[in-house]
Amino acid sequence: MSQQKRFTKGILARLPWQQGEQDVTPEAVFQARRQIIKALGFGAVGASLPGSVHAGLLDVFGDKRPQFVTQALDYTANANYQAEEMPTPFDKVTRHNNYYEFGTGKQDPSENAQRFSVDPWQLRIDGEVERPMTLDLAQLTQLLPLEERIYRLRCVEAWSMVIPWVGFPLAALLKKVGPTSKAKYVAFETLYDPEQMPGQRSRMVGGGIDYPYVEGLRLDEAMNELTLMAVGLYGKTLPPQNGAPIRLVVPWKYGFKSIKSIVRIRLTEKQPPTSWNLLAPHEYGFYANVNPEVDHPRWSQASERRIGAGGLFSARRIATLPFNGYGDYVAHMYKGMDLRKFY
Ligand SMILES: Nc1nc2c(c(=O)[nH]1)N[C@H]1C(S)=C(S)[C@@H](COP(=O)(O)O)O[C@H]1N2
Ligand SMILES: [Mo]
Repeated sequence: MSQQKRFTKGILARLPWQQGEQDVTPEAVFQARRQIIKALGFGAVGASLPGSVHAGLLDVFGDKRPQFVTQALDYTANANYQAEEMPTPFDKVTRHNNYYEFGTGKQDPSENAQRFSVDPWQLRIDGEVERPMTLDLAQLTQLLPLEERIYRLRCVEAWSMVIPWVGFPLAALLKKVGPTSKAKYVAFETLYDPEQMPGQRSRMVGGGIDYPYVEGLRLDEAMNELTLMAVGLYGKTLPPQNGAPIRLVVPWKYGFKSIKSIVRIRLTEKQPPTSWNLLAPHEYGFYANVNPEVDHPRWSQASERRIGAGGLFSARRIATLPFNGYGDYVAHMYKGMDLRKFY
C-alpha cells in the first residue's frame, strides 16, 4: 500500500474549495483551476489527471449532484468498549483516509466523495444462510439497536487512530439470517459504481485494485463480539470517505480488512478472495491480524504513528500491540496457528 507521492497535493490542499467551503463562484473556481492545471503542465483539460483534480473539474463543468449530508443517530454508549486513549479528532478521522475508490492520496477520499449518493442503497445478505435478507438504507440504522464503541484502528501502513464508531455487532445480523452448517467464512463486497467512484474508472486513480473491493473473515471472527458493522462515527451517520452507509470494523486486524460501503455479505464454505491479498499476496494475507513481530516485507510493524490532535507529522510514535491490544478478546481464535505463516 505504497503512499504515492502526488506533487499536486501541496498546492491544491491550500485552496479554499478543498477545505469544505462550498460557495466559491463556479467562474472563480474554473479560472483558478485552469491556472493550476496550466502551471502543473497538464495538457488537455480532463485527460489523465489525478483523481482529485479530475473530480474537481467535474464540479466546475456542472456536477449537479447534491452534497453528502450526515445525520444524527440514536444510540447508547457501550461502556464495555471504550478506549483509554483520547479519540482522534473528527477532522483527522474524516480527512486522512484510505478509500482507493476515491483516489490513493490520504486527502483524496474527503475531496472526491462529497457528492457520493447512498440513497437508494441495498445490502444483500445471502449464501449459506437460512433466511437471506436485503436491507435498504433506512433498515441499516433501524434493524438493530445502535451502540457507540471506541476502537483503535491500526492501518498496515503503520499509522493509527482512535475512533468512536456507532453500529451493531455483525454477530447480531448473522443471527438474523441464520448461518447454515456449511457456512465457514463471510465474504464482503463494496459497491461497484464507476460513475460515482473515480478510482473504479481508472487504474491510476484506483491504485491498481481490481474492483469491487472484497474482503472476508472466518465465521468465528465474524461472530466475535468485537466485530462491528459501523453506520456512523462521532454520533452521526458515516461520512462518505469513511464508508457510508455501512462498513465493517475489525479492530484487531489491519485497517484494510475493515471494508467500506458494503452492498453484499455472503456466507461461504470456502475462504473468499480478498482485494489486497490478490494485489500483493506476499505483503497482505487473509488474516492480517495486527502483529508487531511480523514485519511487512518493506517496513517494520513494531511501532505506529498515532494520529491525534497535533499536526500529522507531530503524531506520536508508539509501540504496536499484538492484536492491536485486543488479545483478550481474540487470541483464542488463533491457538496453535503459526501467525508468521497465516499473516
Ligand atoms: N472499499 C474500501 N474499503 C476500505 C479501503 C478501500 O480502499 N476501499 N481501505 C481500507 C484501509 S487500507 C483502511 S486503513 C481503512 C481506513 O478507514 P478510514 O478511512 O475510515 O480511517 O479502510 C479500509 N477499507
Ligand atoms: Mo490501511
